[in-house]
Amino acid sequence: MIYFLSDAHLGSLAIERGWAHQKKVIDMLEMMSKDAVSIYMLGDMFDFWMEYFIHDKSKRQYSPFFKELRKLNKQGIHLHFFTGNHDLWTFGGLAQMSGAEVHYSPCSIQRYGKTIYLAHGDGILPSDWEEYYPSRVRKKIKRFMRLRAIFNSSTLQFLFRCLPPKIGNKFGYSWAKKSRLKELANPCPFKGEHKEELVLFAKEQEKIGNHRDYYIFGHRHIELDLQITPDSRMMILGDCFQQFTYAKLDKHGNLSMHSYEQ
Ligand SMILES: [Mn+2]
Repeated sequence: MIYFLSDAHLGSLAIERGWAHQKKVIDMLEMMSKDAVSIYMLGDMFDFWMEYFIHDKSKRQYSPFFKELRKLNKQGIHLHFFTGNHDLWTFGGLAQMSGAEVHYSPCSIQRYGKTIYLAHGDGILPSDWEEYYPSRVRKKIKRFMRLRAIFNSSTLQFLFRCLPPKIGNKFGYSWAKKSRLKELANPCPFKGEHKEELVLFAKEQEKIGNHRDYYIFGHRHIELDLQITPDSRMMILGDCFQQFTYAKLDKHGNLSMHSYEQ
């Protein structure tokens, strides 16, 4: 079995009972470990993750999570960690602490006879988005892309890494909290097949001949299972702080979506 999950947003200051949350994510991984060959974490597993040049004691709060990952790794389960837009600032630490392979960009994999496109989902757009969307939406996308460029700037990353962790974290966790509270107050449900960026992207890929059997994304915190062409399907994984949803691919190549109940 291959499992996919995303968006736990561990450590979020907007999520009450952080320990219980982390415990539930660990229990979910433990459940998967019974028959997992690989586990793909598709981004934003942390609400804010930054690796500083100075030792960051606050990372200790995630010890139980890392302990679980190392245990699964020892059992021979392949762990994959995609960076999201909240936890892209890893420079080797995460891989070392978890034993997971870290992916900084989308990738396509072949498993059980299926081709699968995997990505967190932020910054993924159809190529004609500038003509396609009305100006109000275009502005919003542009604002997000500017922020994304700032997050990805190696100069700014270097400078941020020089900060004392206490100061950097204060800034980072409160930015992340704000974005979480904003979303909770004003959730953005599925926009529909003709507006949802990730759907438009996947459809375009199929149209231009980059065929994949499945597309799996995180990022949007919505649960979506959609047939985009007769032989291609996409999923958006939901999240692991409210819905605790995940997907699994069995050895016959069947993909299904589930919700974790304790
Ligand atoms: Mn995200």
